[in-house]
Amino acid sequence: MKKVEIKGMSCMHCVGSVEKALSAIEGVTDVKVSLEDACATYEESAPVDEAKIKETITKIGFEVGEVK
Ligand code: 9UX
Repeated sequence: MKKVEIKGMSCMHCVGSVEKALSAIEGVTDVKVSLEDACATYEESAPVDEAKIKETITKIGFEVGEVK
């Protein structure tokens, strides 16, 4: 499981936007976004570039912390 910190989400619509955007990345599956924990978790069915994850989240207006 991969985990990425996301700053700036303040409602469930934000959560939905992040889930949708991350799920659209090839190789990313099982996306779960937590508003309370300010993070997203996902699985990789194929290797995914961390830069792509960060770029996708930034593009829709949130700030990205560490990818673990
Ligand atoms: Mo609504 Mo969530 O404009 O940040 S989508 S608060």
